[in-house]
Amino acid sequence: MTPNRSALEHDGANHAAAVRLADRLFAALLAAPGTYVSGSALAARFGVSRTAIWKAANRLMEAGFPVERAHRRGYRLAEGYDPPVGPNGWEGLEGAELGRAFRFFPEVDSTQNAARRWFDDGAPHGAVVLAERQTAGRGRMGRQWVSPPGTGLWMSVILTDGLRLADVHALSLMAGLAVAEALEAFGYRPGLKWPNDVLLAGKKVAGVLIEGQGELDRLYFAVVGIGLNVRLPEAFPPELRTIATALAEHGPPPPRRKLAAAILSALDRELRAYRAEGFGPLRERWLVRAVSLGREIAVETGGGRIVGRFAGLDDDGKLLVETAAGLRAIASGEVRL
Ligand code: BT5
Repeated sequence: MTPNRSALEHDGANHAAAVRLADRLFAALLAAPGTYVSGSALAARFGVSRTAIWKAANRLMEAGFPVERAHRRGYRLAEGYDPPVGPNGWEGLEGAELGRAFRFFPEVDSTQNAARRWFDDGAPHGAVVLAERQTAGRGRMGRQWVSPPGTGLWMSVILTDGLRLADVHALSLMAGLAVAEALEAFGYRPGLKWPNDVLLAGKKVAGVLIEGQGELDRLYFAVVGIGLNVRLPEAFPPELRTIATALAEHGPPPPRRKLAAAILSALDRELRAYRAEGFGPLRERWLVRAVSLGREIAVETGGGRIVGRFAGLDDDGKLLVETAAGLRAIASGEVRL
């Protein structure tokens, strides 16, 4: 091994250890809501120095986490901290397949990646990965998903049972529908834009990203990524402000763990309905929320731009557009309203 290489590895290992300690510190504070935990108790618990705890706390604060430090008392998460999941998971998911197992990271590259890593490591069907912040959150086709801490619900659901590759389109629509139905339960009036945007007053409040691996008649796994803006980040890029919104712009948002539970519970119901009866009944529920149904739209596809009347969805969830040349079923593309 060359000295250079081992120096790099050493740096890498130190960095990883610091990140992990910050993760564990966050988890410990999360498990003790409202109360200060002393630096020495934390140091003893993790077998590190109080200085290491101090540095880990700094790391969390610099990354935007609401960690408070008080002289002689220790550390805690700020009183108003709104966790996306409780220490024991979610209420209201009794009997659901989704959400029984979960992992919540203060910071991760992408919950999609963390979900994939967990799948490789034996994650059960329905396992959920959440993060307070994503450093490389992504949208479709390599686009970026802005995911600062404290502002949204960044969540990935791992599905391993009972799906085929052909179900992926429907899955994407079901996830958007689940978000819309969950928001309606809290009094919002969302609209759906094919294939996977959830809008409030014409601006994007949530997006869905489906990734997976499989063969024609079998899906080994799918990861349903859901990003929902709860509060509008101050650091939101100006160009996003014109197209994106957050729940808080439309009334005081519910606690994030309630939003997560409502989304998971709706998705759970939809997956069951889909297995039993296919996409048919879900299509109607999707279409009544669709923005621009019956109106002229343009769709950018790999094969060029298609313009026509938005006529509905086919049995697999493809977009139906009535063009001058006849009815077209579109599997993937970008809709311009
Ligand atoms: C999506 O892609 O809408 C899918 C977003 C999925 C995000 C979740 S978060 C949890 C999980 N982990 C991940 O890494 N991803 C998933 P798409 O339709 O390609 O939209 C991406 C576009 O939306 C970007 O190009 C921006 O224009 C815009 N955008 C980026 N961040 C946004 C945000 N926070 N809110 C609204 N729009 C955003």
